[in-house]
Amino acid sequence: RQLEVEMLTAFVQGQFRVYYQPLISLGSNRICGFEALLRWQHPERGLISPVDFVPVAEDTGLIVQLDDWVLREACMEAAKWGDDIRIGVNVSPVQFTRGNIVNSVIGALAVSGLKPSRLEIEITESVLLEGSEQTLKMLTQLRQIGARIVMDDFGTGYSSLGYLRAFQFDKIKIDQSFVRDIAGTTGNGAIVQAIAELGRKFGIATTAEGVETQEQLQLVISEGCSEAQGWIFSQPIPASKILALLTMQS
Ligand code: G
Ligand code: G
Ligand code: MN
Ligand code: NA
Repeated sequence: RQLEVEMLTAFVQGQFRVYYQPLISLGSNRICGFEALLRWQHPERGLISPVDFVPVAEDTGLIVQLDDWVLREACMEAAKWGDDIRIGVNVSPVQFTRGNIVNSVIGALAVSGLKPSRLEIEITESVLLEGSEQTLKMLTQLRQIGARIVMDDFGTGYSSLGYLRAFQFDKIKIDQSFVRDIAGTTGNGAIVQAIAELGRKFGIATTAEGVETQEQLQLVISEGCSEAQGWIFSQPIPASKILALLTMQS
């Protein structure tokens, strides 16, 4: 209740920020995109992670406004980058029930002038879990507009493989829980390899998330992932630091 009111005030007062984390193409070893990650710059408590406020925002419905705002910010930012660099935006399942994600995407692309194929909409399996015909229709419309649809946190849901059949995704992001212990004896290496292989068979790109060490990086490369993201390359950074990163590789 308290947090709910605080969040509304914070949104109106402009306390939310978009951070960006690079994605690296493992073929070229170059930055091929960024993921937009929401942060709350709280005047007393500092930078607050979305895990601490997104669930409340989803309950109250404020997430629709927050996600729409991130989408616009991120598209306008990405419009300043090179033509081969994509932007990934996380979209809450609530957008498919209480929001109008299709209109939001059309609006963000229109104001930013961003080429639709540079926008990657990241959804989690729960979107399809709660999903209806309506959800599939919206995803199809987003694709018709030209945006790419990405399955986030792949492998953590109830019926991951079934979802690959239900909808033609453009990319799968392999959940960081599989990457974290990829070198261990828990079978995570085999899981990452199987997902990468599945991606190749279906013609879907794969991103390994949460790559922190050189050992993990070498393994996700040898397992055949197409992209990687994680602290080994960069933490999420404010927009002001992006151009320097991109200039370094050009
Ligand atoms: O950046 P971080 O690891 O703290 O993000 C934690 C979680 O919050 C992740 O699951 C991420 O997908 C989610 N998240 C980050 N930014 C956004 C956003 O703009 N909208 C929504 N709905 N979720 C986000
Ligand atoms: O759920 P989603 O994949 O959208 O969220 C990505 C989350 O992972 C963000 O909160 C981001 O800050 C976090 N993250 C990104 N790279 C790393 C990493 O290398 N290690 C860890 N532990 N977290 C990471
Ligand atoms: Mn994500
Ligand atoms: Na993820």
